[in-house]
Amino acid sequence: MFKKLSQSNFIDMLLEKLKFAFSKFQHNSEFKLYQELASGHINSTYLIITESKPNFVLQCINDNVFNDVQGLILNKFNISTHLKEKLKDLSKDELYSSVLTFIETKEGKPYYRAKDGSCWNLMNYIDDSITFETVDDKEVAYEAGKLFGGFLNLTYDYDATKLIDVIPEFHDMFFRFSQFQKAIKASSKERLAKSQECIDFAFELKEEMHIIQNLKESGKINVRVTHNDTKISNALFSKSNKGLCVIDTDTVMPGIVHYDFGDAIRTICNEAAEDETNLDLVEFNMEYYKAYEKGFLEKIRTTLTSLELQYLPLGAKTMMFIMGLRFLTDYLNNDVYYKIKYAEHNLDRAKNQFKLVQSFSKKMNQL
Ligand code: GN1
Ligand code: MG
Repeated sequence: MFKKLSQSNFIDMLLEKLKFAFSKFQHNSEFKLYQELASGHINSTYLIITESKPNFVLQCINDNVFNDVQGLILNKFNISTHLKEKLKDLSKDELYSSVLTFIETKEGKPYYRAKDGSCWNLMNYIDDSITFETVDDKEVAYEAGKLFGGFLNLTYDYDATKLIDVIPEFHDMFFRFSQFQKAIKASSKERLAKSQECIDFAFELKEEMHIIQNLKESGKINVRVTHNDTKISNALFSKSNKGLCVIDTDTVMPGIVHYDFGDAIRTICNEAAEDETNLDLVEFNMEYYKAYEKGFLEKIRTTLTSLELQYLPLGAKTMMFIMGLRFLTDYLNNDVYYKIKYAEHNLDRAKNQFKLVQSFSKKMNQL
């Protein structure tokens, strides 16, 4: 018989694991304590507080989702190196808080693979920074626009073909739709019944939601370096709400600007959190849209064609939709991809995103 692992056993084991993984990297710091940073849905991330600064962020990469961990981390290292070069005129402190700094292992490798197979990477923690899960200030939306637009602008001259496709077809609508249709076929009757309204909604929008994909396939939209996970919690701000640094560069790879524009809009302009279950609270905020767009375009207008510019609003809608579709697909698949906190978490997330699509369309039509 196996003894059930108690909560305190689990915490002790985690502490030992973190200390051990941390000791494998190049730093002269002593582990003091850790704190879980629980906002991600895929990796496990911990703030490592040391006896004396700097502090660090230690991350266990989910290699079920990310098949090529080495490639992923090299992408991140290379993009940080590029950004640091572009921003080399900043002061040392400014540079430190504007670009992620990754640390190599004592063996000079970009990540550490533990005996149990888990993969770890380490970066410096940026002090005195804050993040937002939702936004309630127009200035934050504007700052976020400048930050994500700035990231795209600074990486514009980086040859995207040098980056590996960390997750092939990540924002590809044909792929996401085919996954969705497979999930419908394999789903339990119960989950199918509970999802019916969302499923119908997804099919109603199917054609419109392929427009950007088709433009991309026909070469009318440029493929360039993109972040691909520009939700607002992936932007660091100073305590006075100035944009500091784009974080979570796990999904940096070749892509199109529309999805970076849209993923930020999806989270900044939602009056509620991504998993709010009271759908009356899920409303699209057009004022924040305008503020974000202003900041974003200040940074990258010159790198966009007029056709790319024209399709930014549809990019936003498509991103809300694709996220709803992915949450729904995962619910139909019995929650194999995203971390969930309760049985219908993914379905609630899907309903939330689809409600946001509706609210966005309504407000755009009114304009
Ligand atoms: C996942 O784990 P996190 O929060 O960085 C997902 C994103 C979604 C996001 C939804 C690799 O990102 O695509 O937008 O959840 N990342 C991956 O909150 O699938
Ligand atoms: Mg991410």
